[in-house]
Amino acid sequence: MTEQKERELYFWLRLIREFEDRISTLDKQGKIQGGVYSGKGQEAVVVGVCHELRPDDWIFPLHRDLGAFLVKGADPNRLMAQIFGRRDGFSKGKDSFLHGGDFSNCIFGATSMLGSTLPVAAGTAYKFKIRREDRVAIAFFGEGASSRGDVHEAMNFAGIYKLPVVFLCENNFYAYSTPNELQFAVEDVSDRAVGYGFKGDVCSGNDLHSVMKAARKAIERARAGEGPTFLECKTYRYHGHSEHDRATYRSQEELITWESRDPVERWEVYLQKRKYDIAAIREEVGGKVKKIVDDAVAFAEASPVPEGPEAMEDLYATPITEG
Ligand SMILES: Cc1ncc(C[n+]2csc(CCOP(=O)(O)OP(=O)(O)O)c2C)c(N)n1
Repeated sequence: MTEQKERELYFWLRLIREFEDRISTLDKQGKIQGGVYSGKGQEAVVVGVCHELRPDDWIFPLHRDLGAFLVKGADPNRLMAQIFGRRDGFSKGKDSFLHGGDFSNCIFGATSMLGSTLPVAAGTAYKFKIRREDRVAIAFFGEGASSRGDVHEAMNFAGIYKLPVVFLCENNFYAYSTPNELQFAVEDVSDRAVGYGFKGDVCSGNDLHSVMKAARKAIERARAGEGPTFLECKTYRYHGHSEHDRATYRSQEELITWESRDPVERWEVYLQKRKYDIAAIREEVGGKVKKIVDDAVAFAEASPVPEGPEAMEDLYATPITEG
């Protein structure tokens, strides 16, 4: 890996961490519209996967994946405006962060019914296959969502047609308060891949190298027409399910164990062992990401809330007319 790429990856990890932390603070100040589902602790998953993609590949992120938006190319200002529920956000102020997609960067919005974006991702991959386009769709989902029927349907369909889709499970050990042992009876949730006729793989979701290596394999397989992969990234969310959840269902010791495997600090150790001046890099990147997030907050605060009649806009697709 080139030094430039190593530094770029560090920038993304830090930018997402800064975004996540700032949003938690802004939420306490009552400035955020809708729920906040922090992905703090899971940054290496979205960086490792999205960094391996082309701009014309599609992603289908989860409620916890604002970092995927950033790495895939979404404008941080518009992303913050979306989170503030303002007119310059992707949904023009008509929705919270949750359902906003950024089609100009091939990012599909999340749905409230967990798992229901997987059939849409499979359908998108089906379109790529029919048109003989070498593009890939990435369907993010949690281990909790993996228990849903439409997840099974999407994987079954994708397996039959060998579609260019990666089913990317962020296994953070809890679906709200439900632990893995009450969620599935297999050892790794990706063991289920065999039932759909494609490969299952597991990686350490807090280790950027591990995610990138596994993601690259899965993406190359999809692009080469060799079909889907069920890639499970084991990771952990530091916060509760959402900011109002104090997560008393887990122990302090467990949380600290995972914090000691922090994906950002881990990458810093790697950079240090590569003999880069980590103190200087940390300071330089820290200043840069703080400015991006400060500017995004200022942009979002200056963006207007929509007027009532705007609620009637964008309700229907523009009809396609022949000729
Ligand atoms: C079909 C469905 N069931 C229940 C919920 C309520 N709910 C929202 S998030 C969540 C936990 C999801 O866990 P997981 O899929 O593992 O993702 P994570 O939040 O851990 O990232 C639940 C139960 C929902 N949104 N949709």
